[in-house]
Amino acid sequence: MQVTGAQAVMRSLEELGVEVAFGLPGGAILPAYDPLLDSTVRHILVRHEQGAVHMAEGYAHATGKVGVTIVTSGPGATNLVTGLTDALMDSVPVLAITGQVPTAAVGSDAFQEADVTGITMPCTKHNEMVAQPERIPGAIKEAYHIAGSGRPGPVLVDIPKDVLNATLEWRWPEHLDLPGYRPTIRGHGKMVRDAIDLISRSRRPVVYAGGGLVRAGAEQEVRELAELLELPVVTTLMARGVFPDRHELCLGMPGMHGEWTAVMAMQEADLLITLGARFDDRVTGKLSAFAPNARIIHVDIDPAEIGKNRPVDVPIVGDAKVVVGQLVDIARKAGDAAKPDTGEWRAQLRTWRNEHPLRWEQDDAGPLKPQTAIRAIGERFGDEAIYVAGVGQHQMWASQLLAFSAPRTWINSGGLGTMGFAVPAAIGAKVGRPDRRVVAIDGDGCFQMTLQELATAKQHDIPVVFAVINNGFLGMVRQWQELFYDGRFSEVELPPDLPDLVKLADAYGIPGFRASTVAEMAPILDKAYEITDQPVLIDVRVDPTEKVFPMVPAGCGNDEIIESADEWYARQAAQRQGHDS
Ligand SMILES: Cc1ncc(C[n+]2csc(CCOP(=O)(O)OP(=O)(O)O)c2C)c(N)n1
Repeated sequence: MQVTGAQAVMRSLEELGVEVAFGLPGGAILPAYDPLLDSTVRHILVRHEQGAVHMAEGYAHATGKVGVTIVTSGPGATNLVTGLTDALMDSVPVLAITGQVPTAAVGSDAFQEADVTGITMPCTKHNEMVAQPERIPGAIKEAYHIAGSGRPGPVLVDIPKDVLNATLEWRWPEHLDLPGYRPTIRGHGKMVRDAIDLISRSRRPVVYAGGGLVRAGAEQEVRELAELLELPVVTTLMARGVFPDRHELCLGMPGMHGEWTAVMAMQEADLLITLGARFDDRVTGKLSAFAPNARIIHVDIDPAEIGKNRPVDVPIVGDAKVVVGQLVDIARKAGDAAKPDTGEWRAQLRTWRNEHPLRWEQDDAGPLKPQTAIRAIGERFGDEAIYVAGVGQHQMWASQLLAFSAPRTWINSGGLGTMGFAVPAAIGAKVGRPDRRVVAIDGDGCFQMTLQELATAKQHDIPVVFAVINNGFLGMVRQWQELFYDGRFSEVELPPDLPDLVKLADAYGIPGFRASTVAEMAPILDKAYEITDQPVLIDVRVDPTEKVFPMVPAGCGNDEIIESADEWYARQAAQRQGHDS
């Protein structure tokens, strides 16, 4: 059967079971938007292509499937770059289809021409410009497979307009022809046995659980392993929820703004059982001072991660779900012999947790503290909701203070730290999981980077709760200026009424509510909770002076963690005195 290249694009997506694509048309991709009208693929029209790629990411985060975005050539494609980089850093499976100028015009600086495969080479797992119409089904099938398999990531297929307009004999390739692309799934048997041996001989082990466990769907296996061997677990920013926060073995989040006990447990550990995590600098702090006495087991599907930042004692390449399953099997067979003696260590960790809880002070009559507001949101919407965050203080408080009991209920931009992520990613998450409440907890700075997508949410009746934690500042930058630049605030003020967010909600045709005090919080949350058929915006006015603690100051080792501003200033003063005397 003869089809056009454009029809082949849509048909390929249908063959792959793609339900939805996020995009915005333009000249070069126009041919593909015509057969879209007759396709089973649902299309969500965005207001900015950055919105489309973050929506695809949010969809992928929430569902585990590949998120799809379709945009035009030149500026349409370049607007994807931030999202593609974001997806690469956080291993999010995304398929991007971009239009390109006609083949004959490529290289001529034609209208809306950009070297998209060149530009996106370093920020995609793989990309291809399709030269022949017959290649379209194979290119899309392969791209989809590469995006979702192995270490997931973004893959881009660029198709010139003449290739979309040309005809081909439709043929869906039965087999994938990807020589050299064969991710290792099963861990090496000897390494797995060595890992169990090392675990059994440890006294202060910690499971360092990373986002790879979420991508692999390994929550069951990691829980079995931890319970079987009584291993304490830290869950990184990307792994929140993969091990339940309320579990007695859970220590919470490590890292720059991690919980004191999680940070110190890693630091004092004699063994880190690293599962789908990558020794990111936000977790390790000063690398040379990180976990000095710990031996390292490192499980990762990407061999390039192993030993990249920290030498490894037992390297295991494989899918985290499969490898952790293998570890559980061997440990079961070994019985008590596999079980380390962690009693003393766990008692120590319990003491630390009691002595070092997260703290903030809320005066009921005083300004609303962001922590109080975020806790209240978490309690109102519960563990069942999916929470999506922007980047900054609100993201750290949300990660610290919401209780996660399942994976894929916490979505954020961890590796790239992309402001503007939350609004579109929350929309994508809700499209993927219409059965769940989706709450975006955003900063006023982040929100203003992609707020135009409120129109997308309204137009398509996507009922997300957008909660803006409005402190009138680029709060995280303000925090650094206060602590590390003597309170010299430079270019961080965003007047909280500009724009007036309740009026803005009105302009977008959605309900908007405001709370500025503790007493006002519960009623507006109740109102927002009742609205389930359209988006809703809440403007939460909070104390701009509040800071995120604990904190491992940049460049410091994790043992230099501070729990309050007073502690930081006291340390500075002591250092100055040391210099003076
Ligand atoms: C696109 C982008 N630009 C700049 C930054 C640097 N940055 C990190 S956090 C932050 C402040 C965020 O402010 P806001 O959204 O109001 O959140 P808050 O920290 O106040 O909670 C900035 C500017 C970034 N992460 N991303």
